[in-house]
Amino acid sequence: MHLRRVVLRRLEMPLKFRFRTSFGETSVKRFLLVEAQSDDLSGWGECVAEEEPLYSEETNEGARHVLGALLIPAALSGGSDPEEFERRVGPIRGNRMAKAALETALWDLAARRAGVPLSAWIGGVRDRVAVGVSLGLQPTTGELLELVERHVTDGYRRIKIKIAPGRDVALVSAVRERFPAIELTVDANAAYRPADTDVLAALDGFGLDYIEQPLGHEDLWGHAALARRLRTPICLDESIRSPADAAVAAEIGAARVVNIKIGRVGGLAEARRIHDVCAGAGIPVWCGGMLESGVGRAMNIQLATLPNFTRPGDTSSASRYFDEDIVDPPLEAVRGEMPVPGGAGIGVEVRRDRVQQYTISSEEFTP
Ligand code: OSB
Ligand code: MG
Repeated sequence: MHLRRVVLRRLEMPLKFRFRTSFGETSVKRFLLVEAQSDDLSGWGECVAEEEPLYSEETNEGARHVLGALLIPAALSGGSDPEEFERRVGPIRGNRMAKAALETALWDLAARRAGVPLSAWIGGVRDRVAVGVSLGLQPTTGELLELVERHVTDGYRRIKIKIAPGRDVALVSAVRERFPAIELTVDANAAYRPADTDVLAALDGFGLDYIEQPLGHEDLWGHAALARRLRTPICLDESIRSPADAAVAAEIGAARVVNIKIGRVGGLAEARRIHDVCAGAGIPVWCGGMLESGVGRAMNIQLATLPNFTRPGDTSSASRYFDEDIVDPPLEAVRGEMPVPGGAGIGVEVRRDRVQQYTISSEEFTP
């Protein structure tokens, strides 16, 4: 199918809360939105890069450059087939979030043209996906406990709290004491070193489902060594960027659970391959989040219908993050389950009025 035009927009949407992790803080969601147009249809993709290269090496400005100078021209000259696009841009190293933004837009376009939801296209097996929440570092333990309470009451299936050196054992202990039976996990976003093993081992007593990405993103070997010292399973996020990473992590015992994010791994096809590698190794996966708008969120939900997504993901209700989202119908969980929207492609319609309202600037590309 011929691509007629690609529109690359920069959007800013105010978040309803300050999201604080071990690496930074954000209160405004700034992101690139890709619209890939064929004759009569548009496919949409969201770029999950952030302003600064703290979670990954990519940034919004860098992704904008790579999309505009390399990826969008490749799609405009080579056609709109997402698998062909992936092959064509294969020689371009890294820049996975930039690639995923356009690749997912092409998947959305292709599935809309075929009139099927992406879940059906990729082999999804469920019509709703279990979801939890990811709660940022709070100013006080009291505020964290209140937040946990609210989300447990809302029915979320798993509570994940962010930790950082100095804000770990006491925090987890307080949450566990107050909520003895909830499915609880922690995410360190790579903030610890192998020398911190004793602190991480002290988390073993709290019945956590897993500890997410305790060590540096390059340190698969360190995670394998740490895993031998802990009873609590390790889940990897930042460290898993490819099927090869997943295969090594499985082989050396660096992860017993994997968080899959489409942007972090370079696209929907790559996310599915990692899902398959993990399934083959007996490693359950779940779908992570990057505070996405409805476009990225809807795509995450489609991905999470694959069979090995057996742990609750981070794709919680859009209304937690934004006063108004850019898609219809709204993506809202019911008792900890997110219904898979039934429309074609990502399953939701993009509201152009809202997109326009949040757009800071836009660029158009034609063949
Ligand atoms: O580590 O999972 C992470 C957000 C930005 C960067 C990294 C992470 C996160 C989250 C938020 O945890 C998940 C969400 O609610 O979208
Ligand atoms: Mg994480």
